[in-house]
Amino acid sequence: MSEPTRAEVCAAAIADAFADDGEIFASPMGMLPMLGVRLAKLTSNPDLVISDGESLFLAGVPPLFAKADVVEGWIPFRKVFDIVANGPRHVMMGATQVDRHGNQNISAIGDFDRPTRQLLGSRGAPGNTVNNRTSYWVPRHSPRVFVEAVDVVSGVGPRRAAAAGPAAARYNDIHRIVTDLAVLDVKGADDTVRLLSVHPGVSVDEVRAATGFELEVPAEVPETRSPTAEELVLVREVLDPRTLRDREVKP
Ligand code: F8G
Repeated sequence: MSEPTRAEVCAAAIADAFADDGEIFASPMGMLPMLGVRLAKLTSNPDLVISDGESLFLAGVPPLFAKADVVEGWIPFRKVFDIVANGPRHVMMGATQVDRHGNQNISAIGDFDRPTRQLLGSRGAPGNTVNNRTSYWVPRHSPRVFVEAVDVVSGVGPRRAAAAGPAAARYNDIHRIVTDLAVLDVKGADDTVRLLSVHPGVSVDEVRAATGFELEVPAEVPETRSPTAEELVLVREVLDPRTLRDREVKP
């Protein structure tokens, strides 16, 4: 079997982010998050509840973008809001910008009154980050994404949540930031972004250079684990036989 690609390492790192969640609703946004969540459900966390991203809870674990084979529930957007408010959910969103305190922006670039780029709007990010465990997926780790301060706060990091009071802080839980270079969290000193591991073939200096703020780096930085042979078979032959993953993270 050939060596794992960077995309496959990312898929396993995303699966690990969901490994300890138990029976909660996993909401992956984007291709690699969807692949990682399905990999977790087939390996470390079979209790994860997954959907087709539109309106159906899935009983099986279909390949990416395949039609659902076995359906076990009805989860239109209005019901997603009930789960968001109730809590048993882990969402992995994208991030156009992430700052040193783990705030995320998917809304707009530039001055809020006159943005240079209008993106998606904040969508579910504010509600997610004060109610549910939230992780981020960044397919191109760069100083343009990892900025000192985000232009608009869509997803709220722990410090801002605490400043907004106990109702916002109580369930704020920014769990992992998985990128094409590394795995990070927001449990550094003073609630800042901290490096947890670097992917095989990536140096700590490369991650530092690709991060536009001072990153907390522990004395020893482990390598992100490589996927097991079983995981590689699941990714390559079951979940993503068309190698769509390589479109998001170049091999
Ligand atoms: C930049 C940067 C940068 C890009 N700095 N410039 C430039 C400077 C770039 C381009 C231009 C465009 C619960 C819930 C919900 C729901 C539920 C409730 C959610 C009902 C569902 C619906 C809802 C949120 C889910 C995500 C987002 C996933 C991505 C995107 C993107 C941008 C947002 C990151 N750093 N970057 N530019 N959604 N999507 O040079 O300039 O900007 O760039 O949870 O919704 O409402 O609630 O992608 O933009 O998680 O991550 O990819 O729009 O394609 O093309 O990159 O080229 O035009 O000059 P994009 P992109 P130019 S949860």
